[in-house]
Amino acid sequence: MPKTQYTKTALKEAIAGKLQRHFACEVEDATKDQVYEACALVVRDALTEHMIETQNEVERDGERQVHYLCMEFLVGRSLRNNAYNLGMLDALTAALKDMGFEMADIFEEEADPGLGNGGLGRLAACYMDGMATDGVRGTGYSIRYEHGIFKQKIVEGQQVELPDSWLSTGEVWQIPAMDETREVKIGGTVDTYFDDNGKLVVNYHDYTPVLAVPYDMPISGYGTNNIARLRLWKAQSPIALDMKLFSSGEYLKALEKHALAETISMVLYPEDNHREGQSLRLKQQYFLVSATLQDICAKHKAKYGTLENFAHKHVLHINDTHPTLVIPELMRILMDENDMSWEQAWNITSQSVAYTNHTVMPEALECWPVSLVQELMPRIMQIIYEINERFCKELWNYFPNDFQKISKLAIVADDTVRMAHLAIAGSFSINGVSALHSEILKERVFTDFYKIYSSKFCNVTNGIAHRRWLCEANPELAELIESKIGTGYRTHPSELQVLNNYADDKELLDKLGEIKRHNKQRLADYIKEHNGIEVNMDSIFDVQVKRLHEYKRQMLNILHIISLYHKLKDNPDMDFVPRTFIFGSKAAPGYAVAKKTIQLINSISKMIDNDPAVRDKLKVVFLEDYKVSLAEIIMPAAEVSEQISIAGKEASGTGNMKFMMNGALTIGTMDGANVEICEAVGKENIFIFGMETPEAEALAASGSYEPMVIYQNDPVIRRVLDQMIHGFGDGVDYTDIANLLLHGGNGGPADRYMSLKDFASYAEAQERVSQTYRDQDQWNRMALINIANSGRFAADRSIAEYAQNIWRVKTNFAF
Ligand code: 26V
Repeated sequence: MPKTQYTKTALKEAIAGKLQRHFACEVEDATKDQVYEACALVVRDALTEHMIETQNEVERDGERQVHYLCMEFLVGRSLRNNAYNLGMLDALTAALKDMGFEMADIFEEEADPGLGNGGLGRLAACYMDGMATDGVRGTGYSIRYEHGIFKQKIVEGQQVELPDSWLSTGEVWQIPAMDETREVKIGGTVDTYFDDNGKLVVNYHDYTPVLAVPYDMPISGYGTNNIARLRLWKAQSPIALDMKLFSSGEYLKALEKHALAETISMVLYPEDNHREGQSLRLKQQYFLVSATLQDICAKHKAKYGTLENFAHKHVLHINDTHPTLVIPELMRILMDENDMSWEQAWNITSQSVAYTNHTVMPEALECWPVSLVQELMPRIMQIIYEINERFCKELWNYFPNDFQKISKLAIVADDTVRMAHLAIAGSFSINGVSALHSEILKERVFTDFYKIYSSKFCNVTNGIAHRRWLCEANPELAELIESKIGTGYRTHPSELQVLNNYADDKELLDKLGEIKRHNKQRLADYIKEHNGIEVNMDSIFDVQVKRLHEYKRQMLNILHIISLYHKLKDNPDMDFVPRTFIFGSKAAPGYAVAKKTIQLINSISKMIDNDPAVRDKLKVVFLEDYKVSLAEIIMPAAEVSEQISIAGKEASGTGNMKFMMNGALTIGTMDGANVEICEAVGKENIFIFGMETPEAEALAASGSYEPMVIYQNDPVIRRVLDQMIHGFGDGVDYTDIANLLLHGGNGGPADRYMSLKDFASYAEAQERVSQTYRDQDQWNRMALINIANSGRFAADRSIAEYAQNIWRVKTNFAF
């Protein structure tokens, strides 16, 4: 447990002190943003102290460390989370109250750091929390993007992207470590030759130097002083804008170079599950990798004087293929800078790197043109060629004379570098993020690699930071749980299982329903304020929040909503369980279909809200700017969780876990972690529908799927699509979307993700949802069972599995 106890009086004094010293103001005159900053500084003092202690311990005992490299960390707000973890939340709330402030108002001052797109980035953040709590010596590495994911505004139903500047309130959590600045070299040329002793000499010149300046965010764990450090690299130009250059006519050139270097950490790429091969993105990846490795190697050498024992002391975990260049970069450092042979360097590298795959979407699998890698990092390209050559020789032993197979599996082919192949060749472990996904990797995506390297493949099902998503986001529910099973589940999430004993406790179930209602009210207030829509508190809050992508099938949800609208229009007095469909989603700025889908949701929302015949029973709400802090309001209020991707495409999903933990019931396909959620709660406590993976894959492969036939034979679907062609009364034309479903487009087949195929089964499952909701006792009982069996989806468990099975480092977590 943390050593320090924080009392209200001590905190008041500390906050007042910070206000005085930093803003020269008294408590009475302080603004909310000043108070936020003062609170953050107080909390930060405690964290930095613990961070130094943790670092000293790591230094002293020399145990194996985990370095988690990821282009994204969607950390969410820090103040409440840190106060909770340090056990000072109650004292801080009371201290602020005494000073005339509401804690919630102060939290609202903090901008949400949007250093990620979606699942991948949020997972990385949950894992930092897990590592800190489980006592794993972990450091996360990423880029300190000046602008995170764009802010989304909805203007006349359409998404508009605005720049996000989070640093003004986020900087307080970052401690710069200027003395550990590294230099990354980009571009230029290499000369190699063998010297008199036959040793390869590498000369690298005319490159552009870019400084990588580290900013450290201490990430607290619960009930421990162990701190996981998140090191964010900022790109800075080493070129001082000196006047000498000006006089020699070089000033503008220097200025340009200066600006170019600094653009590297300027903005996060907003694509998700889609690659766009811009050179700036590749520079970002190499910048992260090179700065990180130089950092780790320099410290290692300072301690041990050699890198020979590197693999014993470090694991480099790459989150998706984005940081795969760690493999050739470590090779470069070991060979060019430390005189190691290829074989020795390869042994060390391939025993240090572990790779997690996060998507099977072909358009997200990274490939880079050889010419670009060559231009931006010429020495790295040489090394990749050599890795490829040796790798192909190895493949030859397994597939002799099978040239086709070898070129299919090669790292470099068709003038492109295939990052996943490089990652597989150079790492000792490859894992998927749910049981189903890991099977798909073995059997479909990396089939031949699996034949050769079966022992490298494994699974670690994702998990979420249950303290953030349950204890902090839903304090009333946490209190109820704690009144029955105590607080042990905070560090032993499997103890939530004890709640299964209360499945027939009417009093508890009623209380659960009451708490849900309070949380629904909070969201209803938010909706009223932001959308001007009054929602029916007795309606089912049915939520789909996640990135907008065709494979996630927001479209299936929409088609069903239109069909419900028709049903109600035909029979306005029917006995209908009221529903509020809530969406939250960002679309990649260049993804036209996704943006049009957002517009479609808004058109339908407006049409329904203007129609007195249906609007009390049916509502559609699109919440703009979905982000972590909004999710913290949505999850506790949700009753139905939409997890309706086409089977085989969603690697895991983690929103599904957050909903379940807050007592929402899932309507979902047998995809990603839904399969394990179903197993955990039992088929009777989840609404499963649709094709399973083998069926969906076979149908897609057969080429015989004809949505037009469904359209012709199913009057409900026909009417829905006809309405789409006809429009929703606001003059916006959706024929393009209808055409995409019926005829295909953009080079793709009709209804690529088979929403029409699964429609009937989905509608039937939705009907079961409505009927079940009529019996509130039954509903609450199912909700309780979901909560009780959500412990296995805690990040603490995932981290313990990584630690035990992949990283081979010790953890405090008891399974
Ligand atoms: C790809 C790219 C391509 C280049 C531009 C930027 C960018 C950013 C992200 C990605 C890949 C995204 C992959 C991803 O987020 N996968 C999600 O990972 C979650 C955590 O494992 C998982 O729960 C989701 O199912 C999966 O879609």
